[in-house]
Amino acid sequence: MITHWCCGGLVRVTSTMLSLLRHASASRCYGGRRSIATVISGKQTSRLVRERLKKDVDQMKRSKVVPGLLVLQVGNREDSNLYISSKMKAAAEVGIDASHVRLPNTVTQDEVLRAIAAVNEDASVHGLIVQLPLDCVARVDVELLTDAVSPLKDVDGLSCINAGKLSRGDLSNCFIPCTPNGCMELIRQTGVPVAGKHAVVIGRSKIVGAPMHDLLLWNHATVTTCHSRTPDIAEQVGRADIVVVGAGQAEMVRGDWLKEGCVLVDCGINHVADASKPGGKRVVGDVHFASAYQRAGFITPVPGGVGPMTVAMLMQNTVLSAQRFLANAGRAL
Ligand code: NAP
Ligand code: LUD
Repeated sequence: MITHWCCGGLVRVTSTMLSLLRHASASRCYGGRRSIATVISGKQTSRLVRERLKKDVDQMKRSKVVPGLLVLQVGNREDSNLYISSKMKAAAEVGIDASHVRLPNTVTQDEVLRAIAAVNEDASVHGLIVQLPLDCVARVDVELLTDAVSPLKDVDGLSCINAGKLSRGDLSNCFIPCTPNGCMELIRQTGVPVAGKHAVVIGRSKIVGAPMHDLLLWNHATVTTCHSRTPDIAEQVGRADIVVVGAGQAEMVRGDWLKEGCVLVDCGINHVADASKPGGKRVVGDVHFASAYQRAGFITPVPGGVGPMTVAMLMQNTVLSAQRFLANAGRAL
């Protein structure tokens, strides 16, 4: 879903309006420079995804299968609580049977592993995620935990099996991590084809940057991945038709880095001090929105961009997992 940023607000735009808007943007060019970007709303796109999934779930319920999701949390981080409550709300909306299990921060690694093993065995759960980062006193090997999740239920796509399949381009046979999957969905919304484009990803984490690289690559872009040791990030970004940023650095990417008209997707969630806000802080992305908006062709906002899509893609993976279980059960009969 595309929205236009205007007078400080997001305005819903239909596809016919979009072509008019593109024309309007072009007609406002000064000296060959576009004056404004089109804002891609994750809030609205995620709503469409949830509506589609609700229909799929209603269909599955006729076969007496209800998709089941379990979110395992260790400790009590405030940001995780917020993200998990969005996941629970989306699941209820779609018709997924979701549960949230919170283990105390005094838990040991073995206890978490046992909890994961029990969920792996529970046939009513089709998707299991361990919300990260963990908040616990004991030293815990996070990789060991994410790899303990059955690859068949790993709807976060963080296990080595799923990550390996994605890195080799076996996209239809794995779970794609939710944030990069959501970014691809937002890029699709622009109508800009990925194949043949030059894409730059900033960040190489297991949850955002590395799978984003793989996904763009296997959608046939030529991909450059930048990280904290890349000496010339602004130059790399300046060559990109598509830029995806997941660095965790508030407003790092500036408008003057960008190639005119590029697609810019901002995964960053950073809290910065703002005395004018009730909590004394506000959320910003990894992109300096005001300057990037003047130069990009398409841009995602923060909040309301990638975040809601992460939640929607978790719902999508859970429904996909339940569908795969149903198909396999049919084969076993
Ligand atoms: P992370 O694990 O800390 O990874 C950050 C990555 O960015 C690393 O690869 C790091 O490089 C690189 N980096 C850090 N500073 C950099 C700099 N100055 N220049 C270039 N690269 C730099 O973080 P993450 O989990 O990927 O998350 C990244 C951001 O996305 C955070 O703001 C997070 O809150 C947000 N996030 C949002 C969603 C969502 O749904 N919207 C989901 C997940 C994460 P090295 O590898 O060299 O250290
Ligand atoms: N761990 C995630 N840790 C953190 N933002 C999320 C997220 C919703 N295992 C595992 O859910 O996929 C994960 N799997 N993550 N994240 C971040 C990451 C995880 C981030 C943002 C949002 C989930 C979200 O809904 C809203 C928005 O951007 O509009 C609100 C943002 C705000 O803080 O106001």
